[in-house]
Amino acid sequence: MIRNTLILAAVLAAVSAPALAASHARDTFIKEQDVNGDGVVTKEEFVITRDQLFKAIDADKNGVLSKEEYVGEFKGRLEKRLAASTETAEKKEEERVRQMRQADVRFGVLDSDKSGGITPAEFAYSGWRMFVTHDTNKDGTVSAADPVAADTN
Ligand SMILES: [Ca+2]
Ligand SMILES: [Ca+2]
Ligand SMILES: [Ca+2]
Repeated sequence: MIRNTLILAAVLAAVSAPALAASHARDTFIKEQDVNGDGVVTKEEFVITRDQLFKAIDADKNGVLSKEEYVGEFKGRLEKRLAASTETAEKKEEERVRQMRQADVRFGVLDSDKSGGITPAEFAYSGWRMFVTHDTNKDGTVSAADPVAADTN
């Protein structure tokens, strides 16, 4: 039974990986930002959760996210995910290297004025772009009613 489920999952992943990944990204977005649990993320909810996330990453509470804080918070979540994964140690190490490199690149993108730290304004701006990307029907909220764009991930 477990074996069959695994095979089915592998087949599904192979057949429709791009579409699944995209709708997964949207659904994760909704799950993480939907404060009142009605399945719809409003701009107000997004601002609240984005603010909470900023404060959670800002370990020394100086109002700016340093590279250590940003990458460190990401690494914490990544390690938890890897610990729960059933991949081989070799695959996990590959994934770790790849993900950490991406986190490094993301920090550089978020720190748009290259000051070495992410300000609340820079963080809010990147969040806003994410919101707009997911709000594909442009009604000002993100929900399951938003068709998943083929090129998002
Ligand atoms: Ca909501
Ligand atoms: Ca800080
Ligand atoms: Ca929408």
